[in-house]
Amino acid sequence: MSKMISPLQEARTAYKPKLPLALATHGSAMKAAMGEPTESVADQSKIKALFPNTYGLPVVTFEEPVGEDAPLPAFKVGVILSGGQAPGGHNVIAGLYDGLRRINAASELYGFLGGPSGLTDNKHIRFDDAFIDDYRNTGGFDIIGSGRTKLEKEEQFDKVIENCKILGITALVIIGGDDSNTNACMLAEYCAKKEAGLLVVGCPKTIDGDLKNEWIEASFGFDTATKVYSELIGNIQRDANSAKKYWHFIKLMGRSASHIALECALKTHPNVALISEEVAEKKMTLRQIIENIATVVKKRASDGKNFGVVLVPEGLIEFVPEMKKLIAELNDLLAANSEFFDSLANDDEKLQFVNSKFTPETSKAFSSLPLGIQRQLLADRDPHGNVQVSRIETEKLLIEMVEELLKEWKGSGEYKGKFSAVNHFFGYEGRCAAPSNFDADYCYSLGYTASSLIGAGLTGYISSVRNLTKSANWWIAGGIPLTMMMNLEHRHGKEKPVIRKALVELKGKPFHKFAAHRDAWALTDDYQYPGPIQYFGPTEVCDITTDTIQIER
Ligand code: FBP
Repeated sequence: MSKMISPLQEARTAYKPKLPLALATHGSAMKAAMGEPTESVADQSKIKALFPNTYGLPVVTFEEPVGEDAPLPAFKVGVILSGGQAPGGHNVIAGLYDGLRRINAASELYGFLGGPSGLTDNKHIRFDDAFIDDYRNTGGFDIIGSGRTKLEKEEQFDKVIENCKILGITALVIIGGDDSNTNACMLAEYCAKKEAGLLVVGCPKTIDGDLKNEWIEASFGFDTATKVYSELIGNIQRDANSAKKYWHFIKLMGRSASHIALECALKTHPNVALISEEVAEKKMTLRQIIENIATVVKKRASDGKNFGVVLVPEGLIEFVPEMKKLIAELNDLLAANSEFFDSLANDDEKLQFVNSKFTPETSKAFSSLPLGIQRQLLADRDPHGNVQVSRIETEKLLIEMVEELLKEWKGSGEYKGKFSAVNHFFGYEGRCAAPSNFDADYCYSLGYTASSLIGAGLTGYISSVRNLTKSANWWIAGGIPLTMMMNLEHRHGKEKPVIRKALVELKGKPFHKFAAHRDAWALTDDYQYPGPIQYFGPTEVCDITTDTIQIER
């Protein structure tokens, strides 16, 4: 019995993603134009020493073929999805599959299951046409699943090489964020050093939008996820403006960088949007953040508006200096006393214990937090014993603290309004949405480009599709050497080569645009209602990119 799918999914199955002209017209092999040798973004000599076999590779651009291509042999290729879901992952795999088959119809694609651990444990499936067709233009990563196992140790690399040899696989595509592509870079170097006969190519994924630079204009999934969140924010704004009785505090996913919050703010014009990078830069205290929000609440109340919308980036807490210090102290304290801490009978004893150990400054910061949040900080820890910051309900924390302050102001007569708040967290609502046309096209092109990099025998590259504000015909497909994006950073007390994470640039144009308008948005109700993603209809509605990329480029 065939599986039931929704009418929209059925119609989307027939959608043919757009490709850059150079890819759409190629035969069996691509013409790869090689640029000049490259350097890493920083720490050049150290990165070069760490990656002697893959450092300095040229940027590659695929051009429209002239004349007939020479036939290429069939390839056996493996692919994994790594880290958090992002809309369009299935299309990367579909593009890779189609691209490999176009190179040679006998090529085979294997999907390793459950992320990087599927590679080391050799859990895989082999794709065929029917399998791929079921997933074209769909959201999610359920085609093969994903995982967060880090692929970074030599024993793991050896296992990967061994498992690929068993299957005859000579190239791997790793679809992931900055950490996964850092690991792809290390694996590519290791394979080159060992002459393992295994090419490694990365693909830029993450809804967080923080894997980008001059060459990688966007990570896939950001477009769709922010469109979904912006639709929901717009709907809530319309409700707030209709009922005129609630303040909505909306936390938006994005583990660290605030690109999602910024993009949604640009799309919807909320009354307040916090940007973590600005909080860190200005060394704002939690009290200052609360005062800023409460001031907007007060001003609107004096205009008779006891409603509004506040956007809160998920990573905020870690960017507030006193909270960052608190979390670091708490992590150290719990790591050093984990057994004793776990043996304590109840929350009160645990709170007493940590309070007795904190430095006076941290103790003050901790006790200023609502009790519920204090408990959360002690309860949610990851397998390494660290506080799970992303699980802290920052939106509730802000509501409680704003409420307290408004009570104070009411007492002193400086505030006369009503404050009734509702909290929301948007993350999972958008991470697996059916990809927008942009993400469907972009992802398919990224996968197709990855197949071309493999066809050209290249390793240590990330698939790159540029010129994204133009129509897909004019997108530029190619490969960027992974080493080019590396620098050294301190991680767990050691200097490590990693791909530089892109935080929101306070000097960048998207933040400037937001900063220029936010005071007006705070008081007027300039709410924008982007509405749901449109898959069919006029191109100016269906194919629009993010505000971020339009403003940046
Ligand atoms: P990636 O960086 O792996 O793409 O993950 C992004 C993300 O969606 C973050 O926005 C969020 O903080 C995190 O994953 C949540 O992951 P999980 O559901 O595994 O806790």
